[in-house]
Amino acid sequence: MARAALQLLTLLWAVTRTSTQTQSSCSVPSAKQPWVNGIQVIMEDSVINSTFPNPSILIAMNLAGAYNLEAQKLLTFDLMASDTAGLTTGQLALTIMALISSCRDPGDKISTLQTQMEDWTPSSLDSYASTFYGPSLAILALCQNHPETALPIAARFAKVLLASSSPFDALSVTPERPNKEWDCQQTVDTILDEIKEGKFQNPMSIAQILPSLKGKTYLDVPQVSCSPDQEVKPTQSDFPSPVPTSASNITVVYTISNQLRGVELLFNVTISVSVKKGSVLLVVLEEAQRRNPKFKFETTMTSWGLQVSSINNIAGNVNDKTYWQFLSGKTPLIEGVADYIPFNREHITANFTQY
Ligand code: B12
Ligand SMILES: *[C@@H]1O[C@H](CO)[C@@H](O)[C@H](O)[C@H]1NC(C)=O
Ligand SMILES: *[C@@H]1O[C@H](CO)[C@@H](O)[C@H](O)[C@H]1NC(C)=O
Ligand SMILES: *[C@@H]1O[C@H](CO)[C@@H](O)[C@H](O)[C@H]1NC(C)=O
Ligand SMILES: *[C@@H]1O[C@H](CO)[C@@H](O)[C@H](O)[C@H]1NC(C)=O
Repeated sequence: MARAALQLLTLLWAVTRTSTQTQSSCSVPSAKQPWVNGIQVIMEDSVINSTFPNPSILIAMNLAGAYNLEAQKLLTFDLMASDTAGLTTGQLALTIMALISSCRDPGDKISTLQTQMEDWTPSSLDSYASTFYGPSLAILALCQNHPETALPIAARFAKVLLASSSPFDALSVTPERPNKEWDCQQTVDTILDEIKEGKFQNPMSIAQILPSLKGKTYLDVPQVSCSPDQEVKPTQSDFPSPVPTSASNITVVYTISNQLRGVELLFNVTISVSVKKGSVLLVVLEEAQRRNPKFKFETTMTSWGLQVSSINNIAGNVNDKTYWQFLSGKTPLIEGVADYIPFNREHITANFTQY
């Protein structure tokens, strides 16, 4: 999953950059700013009805300058009150950065995280790059709060990264050396085009892209100034109205396949289901489950929305590094089941595999 490695490296790259560095060499043209405001509003409005207090959203909101002060207060309050016991290292780190970005004292959450990182060891040396994603967020949070105590922890983490056989070098942004110079403005223009096409609807994807569009990174978290409350109304551009979905149905071929577990549980079953055109993949899964109990599935709520945790009673597991991967033909999907919209006659496979 080169893409995952890329995500991690982008994060590490952000850590190694200094915030005093000159502003990024590219920016959003002012005429296109309303599009950026538009996705910020979608992200902020998602807070009110959400059952999942998402720290990444609060960080993005505070870095960008929040519009919806009610959402900002609610999320800050929920995260202050949240119990750290069930959180992973990465989630705890994000919660700390979110509280700092709201000018709140994270209290003993920092020492809890520090202890976790002092005890941290990678599950194996040839670890898949993304298993470093959470711990690298922890290093970032600790460095922002107590640089002196964080230093030995960060040094040990860096040594593990360098010793690991993962095909990446901690100071590069991409796993492979690019053959030409990175064009920042071209990247921004592509993102703006995708925003106009309505591709940024998932609040978490907005939370990850928004800071950079406002010229900010997570390194700016300690510098956020919490000015007195004054609601600012954003200027927005309307999204192109969604293509009117005719009442017609499409057919999606759906295969579930497990070639990993004990013999009696191996299966490769295919079903063809009919769903309304424009439905997300989740509707295909529900329809398949309704028609055949073998397609029974379970989901878990995460910061990105619903993740498929189990199919036909086979569940992904962090220790075994197993998960249900979704593919279109042979290509892995780049969105989750609650966002991806299948096309007519598409062949979707859920394949139980390892990362
Ligand atoms: C690690 C990782 C995974 C691991 C998570 C397991 C683990 N224990 O580490 C595995 C390999 C299982 C995974 C699976 C998938 N992932 Co993934 N994943 C990541 C990654 C690199 C880091 C997440 C993380 O650790 N965050 C930090 C912690 C602190 O936050 P967290 O909220 O607790 O993290 C959890 C969620 O992110 C969740 N999760 C991970 N991926 C996905 C994807 C979806 C759709 C959902 C709902 C949840 C989810 O697992 C994390 C650990 O529990 C992100 C990159 C990124 N930019 O966020 C991509 C990312 C979130 N994944 C992505 C995708 C597309 C998927 C898959 C749909 C891929 C596929 N073709 O099957 C599947 C999910 C399928 C399903 N069963 O529903 C995309 C989502 C893009 C989008 N716009 O929706 C991202 C952004 C990568 C990318 N740029 O393409 N992923
Ligand atoms: C939140 O949910 C209520 C009730 O279901 C609904 O009326 C409202 O429009 C929702 N708000 C947003 C921002 O989605
Ligand atoms: C599973 O079934 C699908 C659809 O019939 C087929 O394309 C695929 O090759 C099969 N995979 C395995 C591992 O048997
Ligand atoms: C169209 O799809 C819906 C599910 O979205 C399903 O309930 C219905 O039976 C389908 N109609 C036909 C004619 O297949
Ligand atoms: C499905 O997963 C198995 C086990 O990891 C793997 O061998 C196979 O190549 C995967 N199939 C696809 C289509 O990715």
